[in-house]
Amino acid sequence: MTDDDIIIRREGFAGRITMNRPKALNALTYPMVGDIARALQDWATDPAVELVVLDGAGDRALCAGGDVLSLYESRVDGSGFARTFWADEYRLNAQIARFQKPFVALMDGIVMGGGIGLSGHASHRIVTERSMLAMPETSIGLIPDVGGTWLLSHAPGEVGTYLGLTGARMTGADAIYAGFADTFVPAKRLPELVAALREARRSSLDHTIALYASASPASELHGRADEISAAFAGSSIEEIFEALSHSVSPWAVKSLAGLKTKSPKALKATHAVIRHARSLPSLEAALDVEYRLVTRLFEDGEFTEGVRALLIDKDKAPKWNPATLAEVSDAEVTRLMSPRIVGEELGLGD
Ligand code: QUE
Repeated sequence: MTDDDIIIRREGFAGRITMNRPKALNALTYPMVGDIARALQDWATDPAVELVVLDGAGDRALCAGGDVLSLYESRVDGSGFARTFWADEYRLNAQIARFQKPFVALMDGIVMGGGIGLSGHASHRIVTERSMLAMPETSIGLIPDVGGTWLLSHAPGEVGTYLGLTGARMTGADAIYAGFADTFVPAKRLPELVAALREARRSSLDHTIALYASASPASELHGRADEISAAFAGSSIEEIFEALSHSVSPWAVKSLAGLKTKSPKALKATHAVIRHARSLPSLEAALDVEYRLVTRLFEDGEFTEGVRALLIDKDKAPKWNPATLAEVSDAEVTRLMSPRIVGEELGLGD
């Protein structure tokens, strides 16, 4: 199936999915979610398909995120569309994680938010020197979703807490270190790799990928991991702010300045949910908790205010509600994370 926004076809033994909205950095729209889900369902039982390859049109992005503009525009109609979008997107994230054939994600260029959801749970995750990964949701009044809390909670030390709160960018090497990717392949070798994947069988896939792989460059994130983990070990956002404020390192100064621009409510929720995800049994259980949080942050108006300020009006001056950390109580964080009424739960982990 092909429409303009996504190209889905079989080439050789490979089921191929190409995100095709290059002017929008291949942001994931709601129809694309359904297209990918149906293709995977078909390919799961199609004996002609050995493996799946996901990539993005153009050389700038695999996928810069979910189509948050459509979510923003839906605000006047209530939360129905937003809930449906997120529910089906998270079901797709779990479907990719559980897919029974190899799923090769080419994480070349920008991979943020919803793009991480399509690639970060894949069986074979390839990055390049052009890869730029991030979970930037606290900038738009959300928590890291699409299974991001699961990935972040399993990163080394407090590196995931740092990445999720600040939305800091990862290089390809950083992504391998943090557990968001597996293999480094130079971008110029991707066309040859894709050609080889068309002819690859499941049994020879790892060998095929290794033919095109290079040693990963050094990870700056890895080099800073001890400093990061010390600063982000705090049991509250206030403690983390305090720790960063006592450091004069340029990294700490920049991190603190960035955190001060984020939604206080999203920061406290993100801190709680990443810590909580460490004790969860599965990606699916993490997606269930993320769903409670994002739908409530949508209903509270925090998400729409963030999108307005960053992506619609571009004044970069969101009026967060509440405006200060002190006004976000522990009880409020508990409310945001607590189960919804029956029928409003995602229920993937049940
Ligand atoms: C934080 C985010 C997102 C963002 C910017 C942020 C996000 C997202 C997009 C995005 C990018 C390109 C598009 C688009 C949306 O930007 O999640 O429609 O074409 O999807 O600071 O979380």
